Order: sequence, then C-alpha cells, then structure tokens
Amino acid sequence: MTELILSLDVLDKTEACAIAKSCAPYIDAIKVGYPLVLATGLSIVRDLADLGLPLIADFKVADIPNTNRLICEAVFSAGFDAVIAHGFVGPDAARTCVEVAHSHGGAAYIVAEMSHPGATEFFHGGVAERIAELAVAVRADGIIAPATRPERIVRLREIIGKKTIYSPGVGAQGGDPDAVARLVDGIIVGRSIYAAEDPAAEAERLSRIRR
Ligand code: O7E
Repeated sequence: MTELILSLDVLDKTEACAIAKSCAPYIDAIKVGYPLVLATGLSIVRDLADLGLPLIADFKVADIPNTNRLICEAVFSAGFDAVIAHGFVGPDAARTCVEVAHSHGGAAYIVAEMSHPGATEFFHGGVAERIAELAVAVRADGIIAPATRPERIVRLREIIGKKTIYSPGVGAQGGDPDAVARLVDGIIVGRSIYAAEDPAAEAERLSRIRR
C-alpha cells in the first residue's frame, strides 16, 4: 500500500495542529520542514507527537559531516523519527546522517532528484543516478524522487531496488497521484491537502489511491 505523507507547510501552530489532527486517520506520516519549524519553533514536534504518527524532519541536511551530525542529533533529540538529507554533499556527509538516524532507531532518506522545473539543470545528466547509488552505498533507508517526472522514478528505482521511494510534487506541482502511487512507497502531499477547503476530505480521497 502506498503511504500518504502530509507535508505540513503551514505557519501557524494552531492551524498546523488542527489540520494534522483532522487528517490523522488518513495519513501515514507527517513531514515537517523549515516553514513550520521556523515559524513555531521545535516545540511543534511535541505537539504533533500526540497524534502517534511518524514525524519526518525535512531539513534537507547538506553540510560537512560534523555539522550534519550536530543537526541530525538535534533532529532526533527533538523527537523526530526520520530525517531527509541531500546526497550531493558526498558519501561521508550523507553517511553521517544515516548513522545518526540509525543510532536513534530512526530513518534517513536522501534527495536523489527534486521535483521543480529548475531541478533538471543540475540533477540530470547522470547526477541523480549517482546520488541514488550513493544512497545505496551509505545504507540510507530510501530516496526522494520527483512525482513530476514518473519516468525518472522508474530509472531511479532500477538503481535502488526495494529501498523506499518517497515522492513529492503531486497536485500543486502537477504530478498525477494515480500515475505515481504505483511506482513509489509513499507520496508526499502539501498544498493539495492543507490548502483544501476540507483538508481531511482531500486526505481521505488521496488515501484511497493504491498501487
Ligand atoms: O507542492 P506541495 O505543496 O505538495 O509540497 C511539496 C512538499 O515537498 C514541500 O514541502 C516541498 O518542499 C517538498 N519537496 C518538493 O516539493 N520537491 C522536492 O523535490 C523535494 C521536496 C521535499 O520534501 O524533499 C524532501 C522530501
């Protein structure tokens, strides 16, 4: 079954908690990134933890190994269950994120290719493939691949095999959830849910998408 991950990119704590609570029966995890954490502080993690869903820290960690370690330790100490890191920083820096995640019993996912139009400038031409290979080499739990380019998901799947693929870019960015869901382990959805008139109804609709 393809997971549905809510990307909770709202800026108000009360609104974030209300949306998360109403969608909770239909989603498998919540992705929290810079917009929400910078607006509300890390305490949002404790507020959301009450829902009992895995919390994924989308900080796209991309620094030297020591700084990556400090960031990831803070992520897991705050109560997150998983972290998302960039792979273009190289194997030592990416491996650090994976090691810290695993030492906390958590998971680490590496961004192989991004979903926006400009991402093709640097990720295409073999780079995304190399990052996917790196994700395998550093024993990451999976990769992030673009729902806006299903053919690229297919290509990256060839490299990573059965590892998890989480895919953002459906809905607001144009990706078709029906086409993508059968290719990946989870779709990441933000605006289509949280900006909907009835976020819970939209989450429920998307949750019915199965491989
Ligand atoms: O377009 P939306 O509103 O459905 O939101 C998509 C979310 O996924 C948003 O938080 C954005 O920052 C994130 N995202 C992408 O849209 N494209 C990517 O290539 C990568 C991510 C991302 O989350 O990376 C880590 C999973």
